Amino acid sequence: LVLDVLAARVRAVRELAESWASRTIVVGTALVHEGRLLAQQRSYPAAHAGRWELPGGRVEAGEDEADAVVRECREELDVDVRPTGRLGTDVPLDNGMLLRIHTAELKDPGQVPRAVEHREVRWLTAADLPTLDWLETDRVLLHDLRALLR
Ligand code: 9L3
Ligand code: MG
Repeated sequence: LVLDVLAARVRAVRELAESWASRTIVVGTALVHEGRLLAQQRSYPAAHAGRWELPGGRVEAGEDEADAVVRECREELDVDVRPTGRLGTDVPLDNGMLLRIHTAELKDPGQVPRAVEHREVRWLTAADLPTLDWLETDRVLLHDLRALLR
């Protein structure tokens, strides 16, 4: 009986660990250029429209996180970026996914990001950071983003 209980516990812990490890990752990109951070204003869905976020989206099958950062920045900003590392801790999303931030720089500093599917993109100084209406999930990261710009 004791062994059955123990085995059940071990199973439960393993299932929990696996469910966490298999959570879909949404990458966010902290793109910094000349001491400023790029933020973009969402246009959809209605619940998110007007709120600000870091560029990014879901990691797709066959991609690693850096691939997804590069692809999402191409799709959303029409620029080529070079991922340079990770920032902050994972943020749980309402839909069960995890938001994970990667830092990045412009491959070609002459390229100018534009809002492809968003309302607006803006380069922010550290002082600008707290003034935007961020998605709650991204607001969690402001402390780390400020440190990045110092
Ligand atoms: N999300 C939150 N903060 C971000 C990003 C890129 C994404 N910086 C959330 C919004 C959506 C989900 O992740 O619920 C998927 O993102 P997207 O594919 O709509 O960009
Ligand atoms: Mg996106």
